[in-house]
Amino acid sequence: WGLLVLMMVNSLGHVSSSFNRTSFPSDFIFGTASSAYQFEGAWKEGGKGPSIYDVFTHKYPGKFANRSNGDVAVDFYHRNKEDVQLMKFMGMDAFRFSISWTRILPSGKLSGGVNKEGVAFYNHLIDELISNGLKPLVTIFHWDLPQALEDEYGGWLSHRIVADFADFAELCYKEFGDRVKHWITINEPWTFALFGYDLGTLAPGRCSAWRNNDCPAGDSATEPYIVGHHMLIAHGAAVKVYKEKYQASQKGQISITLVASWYLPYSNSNSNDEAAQRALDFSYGWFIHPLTYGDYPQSMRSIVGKRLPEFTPEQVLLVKGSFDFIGLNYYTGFYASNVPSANIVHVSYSSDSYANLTSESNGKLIGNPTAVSTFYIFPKGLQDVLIYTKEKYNNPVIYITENGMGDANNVTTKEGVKDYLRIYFYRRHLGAVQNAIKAGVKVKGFIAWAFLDNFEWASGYTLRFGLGYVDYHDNLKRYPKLSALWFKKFNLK
Ligand code: PSG
Repeated sequence: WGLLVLMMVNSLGHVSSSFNRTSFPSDFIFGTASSAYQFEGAWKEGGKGPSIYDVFTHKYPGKFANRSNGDVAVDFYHRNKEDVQLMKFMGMDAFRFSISWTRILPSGKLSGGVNKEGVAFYNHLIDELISNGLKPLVTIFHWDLPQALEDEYGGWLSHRIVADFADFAELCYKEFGDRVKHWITINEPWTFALFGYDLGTLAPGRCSAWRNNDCPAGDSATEPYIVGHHMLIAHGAAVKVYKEKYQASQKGQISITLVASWYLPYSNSNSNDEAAQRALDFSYGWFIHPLTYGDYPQSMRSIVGKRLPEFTPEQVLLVKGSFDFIGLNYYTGFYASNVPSANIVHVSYSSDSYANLTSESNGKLIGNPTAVSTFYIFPKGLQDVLIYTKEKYNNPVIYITENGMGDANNVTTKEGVKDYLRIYFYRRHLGAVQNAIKAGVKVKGFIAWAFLDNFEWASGYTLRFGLGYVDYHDNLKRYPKLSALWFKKFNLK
């Protein structure tokens, strides 16, 4: 990338001397993120077994932009060695990646055998990161469930997932925990449950028949809650194993990553204030409330009633307090307005919050639009959700495990690397984090989504979230975007 970098540095907006990494605590971690299915490719190489994403993308190509999939993705499986050099070039301290479950356990279970080649792949990656001064932040599950477990017992719909997930997590601690000091059990249970079991647009693609969304089966009113429940319990079980058998010797920290948006009332009224609070309770609160207090938010209990599973006393013990820090993903804000119950035609998780979400109120957008139709640039929401977490959820240690924006994939490489809006985005969101720290929120790290452009789920390769540009027309060649150079300057020590 030599020549192009030189050309870009000349046009680079400058990092002011008063705002750079020294504006943050000295032990604060900056990094970029990825996930296995979105980055690795090599979907059936090296002894890897099939995941629900391999099966779902091939069976329902029409649910993905341009019928694309992650078979090759950005080929991180083969290019990670050079990619680590690009992370280093950006001046980062950390890299967040996820373990493909079926790369190390092809059948999903210990009894089906451990794939040594898969373990070796992650060992090499971790060693390469560490020897280049980068800390590995490892997500154990970023949605690519073994297809074998989906077939055998319905995956996350069955309580049997808890034991298999804990076994998989323990294998990760055993193989990688001598070097991995930051674990994230599960990425965004909210997103997995909503898209996979209510809307049916992402794997495993279940939803109620009335959605007419080409789902073979499902129930949008009950299954998202069952899946969310099992994710919380499986997370708790995996944390218990870590705390009882590994933490004392390996000395790492463990957590879960939750996504939060911030919700403003659509207009000044009690009913819209309440709708905004319900929207937050039904997304972020759905998970952070039980993790902190041992049960779902009262608003969910009263509305969802019998469809919302109960925690047994043993499960409360597993879930409550089961984290050393909270991983927080933040992308956008919404206006919320109250939906009268008479307007609900079909019951589903999505309608249970009786909140209608929009990006505009009385002609005013919540922030600058981006190429993602539902994501507007709203940095104040990050500050507000951080302060809300401190106040309502006992001031936990927080790592921002994702924050970023997508550009459209409709320009040349030369134009695509000039991501001025992304620089503005990060400058403003880092300012919001700084304000939250000043207000006493214990934020310890900031991980940008994403390291490179990659497979953006249903949007395929049409959205580019990377600090690094991937040329899909020239052998997946990588280039640092201006935002990567901005971070490089920001990170200079
Ligand atoms: C994140 C935020 C929302 C919906 C979905 C996500 N939201 O605010 O409504 S998915 C999340 C995910 C990662 C994606 C990334 C960008 O963890 O894999 O690529 O965000 O969409």
